[in-house]
Amino acid sequence: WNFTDDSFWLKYHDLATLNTFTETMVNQFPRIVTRTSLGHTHEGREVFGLTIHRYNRDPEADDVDSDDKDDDNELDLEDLIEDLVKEVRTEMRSWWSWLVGFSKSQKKSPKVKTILLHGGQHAREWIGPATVSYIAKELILGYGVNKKITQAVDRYDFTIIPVLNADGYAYTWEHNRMWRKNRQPTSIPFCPGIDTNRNWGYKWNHGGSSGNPCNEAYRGPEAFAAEEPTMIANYILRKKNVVAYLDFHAYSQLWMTPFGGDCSEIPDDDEDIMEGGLGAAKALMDVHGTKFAVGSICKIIYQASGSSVDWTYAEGGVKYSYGVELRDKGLHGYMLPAKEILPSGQETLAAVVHLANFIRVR
Ligand code: ING
Ligand code: ZN
Repeated sequence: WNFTDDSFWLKYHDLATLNTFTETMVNQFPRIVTRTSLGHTHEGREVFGLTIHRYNRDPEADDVDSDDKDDDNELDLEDLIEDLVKEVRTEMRSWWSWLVGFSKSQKKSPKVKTILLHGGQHAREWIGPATVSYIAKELILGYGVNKKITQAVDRYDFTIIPVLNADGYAYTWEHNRMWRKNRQPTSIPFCPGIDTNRNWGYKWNHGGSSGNPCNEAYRGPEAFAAEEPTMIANYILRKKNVVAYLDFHAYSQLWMTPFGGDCSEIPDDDEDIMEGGLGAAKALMDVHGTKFAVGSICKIIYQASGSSVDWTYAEGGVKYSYGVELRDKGLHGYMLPAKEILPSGQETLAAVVHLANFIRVR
């Protein structure tokens, strides 16, 4: 496969091929791409992501603790300068403003923040992995070429995980195309699988999920009983720099905001989150005319507790948390024809790039 050519996105690909895609992008573009391993699924599959970052930067090198010391040094320097200036007094007043300006200009640029995207929480929603892998490819190849993409990548690291529920995705290729959940055993031997998007830990089991292991929306025996939500939550808590989170599903064409679990709960940042979502939906429509509705999960689709975005927003500290239902509106549903992958990738890329540049100026 030529992973730098659009033709790769003219069909859907199995897990092995998508893993080869991430590996190949790292090898071909080592200055701007690193491969991120999120952890392992119940059946032992490794979950891979790509981190796309500006030239010659190691995104692992600036984990949070490292620059606290620099902040202290800056403060000490400022104290020192202040004492000095006090001694020299009035005639030095004009120098003071110059020194402050100089000291500010010497400060290191702020730590790069991360925008996190994934598809494949639900196995049968194949357009998710296809769309986010296309977005990854476009960000990599567009960097230094396309102005808006370059702006976005210069300002943010993009961590993109094509397939989160790797066991379920493999199962849809090998056994049952309509499988949704992961594949871990439950209390009922002939009903395996937790719905990973009902198993996150914020207001888990507050309605819109099932306690029946045979149900498609089985919430699991306890919050974070499944590896897939746990590995994303741990990644967010470890990095401490994730500012936007996008969880791609199918289908219905919705750009959804928190909350889904408690229908009377409204995010403190609701106006900003809505503004980002509306802008993303507008940017998306400008590409092929595809319409996405914007609103909270509860209002726009149905109640669903224990979902990803409720946790990432409320517990993960990720202000711009969205659940996205990609094409279509039900004509083909989960069996979306492969010829729609490219247009879906193109329009969703525009939405993501818009969002990145929107939150940049906030
Ligand atoms: N829809 C999602 C589901 O889990 C969703 C809707 C997405 C809810 C993100 C909450 C957060 O039911 C599908 N089709 O899976
Ligand atoms: Zn889904």
